[in-house]
Amino acid sequence: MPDVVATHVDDYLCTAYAMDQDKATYITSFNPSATSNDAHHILLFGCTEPGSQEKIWNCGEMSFADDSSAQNYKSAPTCASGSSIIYAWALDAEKTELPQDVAFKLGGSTPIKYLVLQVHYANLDKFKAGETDRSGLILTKSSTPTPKRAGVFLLLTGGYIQSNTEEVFEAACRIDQDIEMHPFAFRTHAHKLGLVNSGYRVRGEGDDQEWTEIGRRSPQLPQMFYPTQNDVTIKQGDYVAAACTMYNLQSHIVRIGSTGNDEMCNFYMMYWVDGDQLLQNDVCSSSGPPRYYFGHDRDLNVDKIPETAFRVPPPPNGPAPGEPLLGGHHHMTMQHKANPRKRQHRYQYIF
Ligand code: IYT
Ligand code: CU
Ligand code: CU
Repeated sequence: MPDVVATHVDDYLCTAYAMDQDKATYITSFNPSATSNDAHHILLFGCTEPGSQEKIWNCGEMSFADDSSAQNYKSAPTCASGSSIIYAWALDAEKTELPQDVAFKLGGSTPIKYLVLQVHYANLDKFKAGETDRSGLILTKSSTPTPKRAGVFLLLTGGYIQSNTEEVFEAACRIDQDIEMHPFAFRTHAHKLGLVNSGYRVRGEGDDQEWTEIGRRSPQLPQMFYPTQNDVTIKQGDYVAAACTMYNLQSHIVRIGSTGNDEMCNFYMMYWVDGDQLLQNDVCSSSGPPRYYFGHDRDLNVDKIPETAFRVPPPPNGPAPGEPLLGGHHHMTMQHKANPRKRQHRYQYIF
């Protein structure tokens, strides 16, 4: 960050960095230069156009809901067009290296013309002491292509959850492109109501269908990219599916939307391919509940979804035993009670 001053706890500030448009840049590692004393999280976006022409602007999901009067910087989205996440940091995480021979390709003829750094400020201590902030990321870059290319595939839903109910937000898409993807990291994102998000490769048909977990994590834990546990390869004809289990204890309906009081159901899959050809269609979206469930798709055999899909995993991907899941509400046990009900609900959709 170019010496910014945050004025509110939970400010999201952005700055853009123009990529070389004449030749491509290859990024192989991300070295954080930040501490959790100042920054709650950092996201690095690739944008075709940045959200603003300003050097620093107020960005992020919540910023539009705030009154902008007391802000140092103008409010704008992170990207004006063509956005993708390429790195996420939180909780004093160490340097991240991509797997051997894998790099993100940016600039040149790619759609990523700008990198935008987004920092979420957790407190104002250093600003009150008269200091400015320079939190950021140091990238390892090269102009030499690596043999493997990194990309990010995003699954998300719309929809809503009624008050005092459990709901599962689901999205699934068939991979139509001739491609072989190797997922190596995943990231889950939801707001306050998310209990667990999981992602799957779905291969085969009918009784022979297999759902293989790509990643599963509570979105209440730091939302970085974490390495996948098993080696899964995704090919043309496979489906990629994601499910987000939420519980709404509030007395009002909560919809998918962009503020902190809305919800989101996101599953990010970071993958590599041999060569240069990434997935063209890198977002999979569904209308979410109550309009869409996996059961609406004839190609998905919901009996094959692993039982664990809707369960909060043990540490490191879930909270430690006894730890509250959602800001002090102890309803972890509902998970187990509610799942059979949910699955029965599913059977309505089987033809
Ligand atoms: C409505 C929703 O789910 N928004 C998500 C996913 C999203 C990511 C990107 C939507 C768009 C994007 O270009 I990249 I359009 C969302 O805003 N997720 C937040 C981000 O601020 C990226 C997150 O932390 O995952
Ligand atoms: Cu944060
Ligand atoms: Cu969000």
